[in-house]
Amino acid sequence: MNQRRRDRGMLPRPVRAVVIGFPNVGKSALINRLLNRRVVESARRAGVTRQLRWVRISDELDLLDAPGVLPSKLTDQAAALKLAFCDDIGEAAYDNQRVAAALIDRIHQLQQEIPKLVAQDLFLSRYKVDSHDLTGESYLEAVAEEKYRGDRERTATQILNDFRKGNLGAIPLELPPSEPPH
Ligand SMILES: Nc1nc2c(ncn2[C@@H]2O[C@H](COP(=O)(O)OP(=O)(O)OP(=O)(O)O)[C@@H](O)[C@H]2O)c(=O)[nH]1
Ligand SMILES: [Mg+2]
Repeated sequence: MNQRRRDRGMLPRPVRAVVIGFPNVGKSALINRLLNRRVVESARRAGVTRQLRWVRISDELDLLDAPGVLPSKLTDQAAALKLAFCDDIGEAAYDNQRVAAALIDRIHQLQQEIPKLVAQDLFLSRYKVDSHDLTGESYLEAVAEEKYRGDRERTATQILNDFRKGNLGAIPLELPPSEPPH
């Protein structure tokens, strides 16, 4: 486009590009980082950016910050759960307690699969209740009884928040495939 403009004796225009992706993955943070300034709102939850907004990065580049997008239907439940764990889908779309229980189950699974990467006493040291031999649902209930007067919703929110803030440590939800794809 700029070549055409130059051929016609016109000045070049900045390249315009859109930053697009799942919610809460750092699209706005990238724009702020490129400018070393907080020009667009960026925070640790999905749905922070609500409107399209052009930002001039340099004389040569304009970026459009856009709200995060999700497929209209998530058919892969395991993938949908991971997005919920990470606060990447609006919380109106899921049940906190079920998602927290699924997160506990997933972490238990990871503790077995990759003991070197995920601490064995992670739950015990954070909530003072041992989680071994319990399902995610039973553990949620046990922590609620022990610490939150039986309030399972509050316990679920607490556990999800702890995971999201990194209070449970850095936990990989997925591992790279052990063999490179053919
Ligand atoms: N650890 C880590 N956190 C990041 C990185 N980039 C962004 N974040 C954090 O991720 C969170 C989400 O960032 P945003 O910039 O609001 O994400 P977004 O994609 O614009 O989100 P929406 O506008 O809701 O779609 C913020 O807490 C950022 O600080 C990164 O490279 N590493
Ligand atoms: Mg944003």
